[in-house]
Amino acid sequence: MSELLEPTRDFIIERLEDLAREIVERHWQLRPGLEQSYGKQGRARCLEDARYHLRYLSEAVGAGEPALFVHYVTWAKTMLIARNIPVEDLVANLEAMSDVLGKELPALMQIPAMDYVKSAIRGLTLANDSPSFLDPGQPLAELANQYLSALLRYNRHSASDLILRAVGNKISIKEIYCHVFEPCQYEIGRLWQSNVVSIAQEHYCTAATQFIMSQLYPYIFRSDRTCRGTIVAACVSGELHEIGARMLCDLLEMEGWNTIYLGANVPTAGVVDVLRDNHSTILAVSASMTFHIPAVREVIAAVRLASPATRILVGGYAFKIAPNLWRDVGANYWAKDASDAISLIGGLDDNVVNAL
Ligand code: B12
Repeated sequence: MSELLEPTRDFIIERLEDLAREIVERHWQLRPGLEQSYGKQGRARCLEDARYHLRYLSEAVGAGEPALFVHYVTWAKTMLIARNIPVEDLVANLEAMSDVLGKELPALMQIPAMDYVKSAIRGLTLANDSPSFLDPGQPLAELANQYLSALLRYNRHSASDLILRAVGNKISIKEIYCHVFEPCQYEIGRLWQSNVVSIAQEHYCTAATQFIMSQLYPYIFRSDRTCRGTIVAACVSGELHEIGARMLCDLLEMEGWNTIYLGANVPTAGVVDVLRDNHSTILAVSASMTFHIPAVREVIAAVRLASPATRILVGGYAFKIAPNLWRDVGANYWAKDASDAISLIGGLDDNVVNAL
């Protein structure tokens, strides 16, 4: 069965547009009331959703990780319910998807694909509460709360004061990154998903946090450090979530590493060139969206070909959902957060580091 997973993924990706259109057709036939309730615009959105569903499904099947699709569908349920769209619409959509896959996929590919869809539909019957990421039991919980409320009031001056004062009171940058910025960003995502904050508010909070991180650079870049080696970090092609990789680089700088942070949406060829030009043999690859996993595979394959000695770490939201995914994409290591990544890199054997 497992040798069929990758061809099934490729088949779905190649036929994605036709499959998405057929799913919407079938879904709207099954529920004629949709035309009346949502009209033409609703149909266009439904098509967009069907494309997303198929992209997540294909990648979950390709990686042999049903959790990637189950997690996505559960996430979609929260999104829709918060926007007054009944969960039955999602179920009907997934049932239409299963029917279409049963009709269009070659016989041997039908079982894995349809099984993944069925597990996701079963998962929808389970209650899923998504608690706040600001856990009062965590270090700096009070500061994180104050910081987030300042941002949600569009008051980045006050948010910045809170952080600069904390640094003045000897709270470390690492603690601020891990216990304030990171959980606040996750919480903003949860509030957006639950339709409590708008996309514009999320953009404001994210931009403000990036600005406040920049204010901390005098503490991060120190001229007196001894350089332990050079690490290149990049978000794969298409990936726009770049704060995680940036945070990792900032904290590695504080540990004595020279980091070359390439930011969001970096083309594969660019990553290969930067590694070669800087004689770096450690690459940190970040991906948040499951549908960017093909780009992770691509960059890893290209780096393996160009410089086989490179050690490749991966991380980001997608890898947290399916903790075995890092092996499947061909990476050497995975870490769930910046703190674990620093310990891991610190423990890399000298042969790797000396090759730098
Ligand atoms: C800000 C944000 C955005 C911004 C990003 C801007 C920027 N400059 O980075 C913008 C607006 C661009 C965006 C867009 C989208 N987003 Co968004 N976004 C977020 C949000 C709220 C915060 C991300 C963040 O800053 N996290 C903070 C950092 C510190 O955390 P992190 O990335 O996990 O990184 C840590 C670890 O993972 C690890 N790590 C990260 N990289 C690496 C690499 C290595 C090598 C290692 C070892 C470790 C490591 O270390 C980091 C520090 O500890 C998240 C919520 C969330 N839960 O993450 C949603 C979220 C990720 N987005 C989401 C979605 C749906 C989208 C969009 C599809 C929305 C849309 N319809 O357009 C697009 C996709 C864009 C794309 N093509 O990539 C969903 C994903 C849901 C899912 N099921 O997949 C989330 C979870 C929101 C939600 N709760 O619904 N988003």
